[in-house]
Amino acid sequence: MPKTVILGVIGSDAHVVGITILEQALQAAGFDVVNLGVQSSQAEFVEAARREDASAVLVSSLYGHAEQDCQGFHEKIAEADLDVLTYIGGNLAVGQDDFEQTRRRFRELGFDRVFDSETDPEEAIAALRRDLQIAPTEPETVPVRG
Ligand code: B12
Repeated sequence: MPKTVILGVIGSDAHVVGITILEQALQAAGFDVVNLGVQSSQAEFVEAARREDASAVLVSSLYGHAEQDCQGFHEKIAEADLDVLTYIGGNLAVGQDDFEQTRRRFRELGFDRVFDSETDPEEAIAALRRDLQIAPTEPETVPVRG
């Protein structure tokens, strides 16, 4: 059974290129992808994850306001009683001088994995396969940093 992942850009952010590339890579890797598109609200992510019985929610943010946009997100996921992996990636902080600090901050907010804007989609796919215990069709060669 293919696993379903929800993908979207949170908040007022309108950067669409990254999630379009991610969507194509995830589909090619065998995932069912529900792409919410840009400017998606927390409620839209949660509702889609519930409706689709999703295995993972992938949040993208490029414009530097991810931390504000993600406040309370994991509380909403818990209220909806969803057992779902959550990843976030992109340009998560303004400047992003010290990504390890940014990663810690978003882990504290509840995300299972946090990726920077240099992330190759194959790395996210390798992480999903590992976390969802999906055997790769070929030996996995991509290191996972998230
Ligand atoms: C094109 C662009 C725009 C276009 C967007 C067009 C569109 N509809 O997509 C326009 C001109 C509209 C725009 C507007 C703005 N932009 Co702009 N934009 C860019 C730019 C040049 C390229 C983005 C892009 O398409 N990259 C190509 C894709 C393939 O890469 P990506 O988006 O990074 O996605 C990859 C990874 O990040 C990762 N990834 C992304 N999300 C996720 C999620 C997960 C879970 C995972 C695993 C991985 C992952 O995988 C993707 C695929 O490889 C970047 C600078 C840059 N070089 O990145 C600035 C940039 C993102 N923009 C920026 C800013 C500030 C803005 C504005 C706020 C400017 C303004 N004051 O109006 C507005 C915001 C408007 C809005 N409401 O969103 C800043 C953000 C600063 C920050 N975060 O610190 C950047 C970094 C420019 C800069 N150096 O200052 N922008």
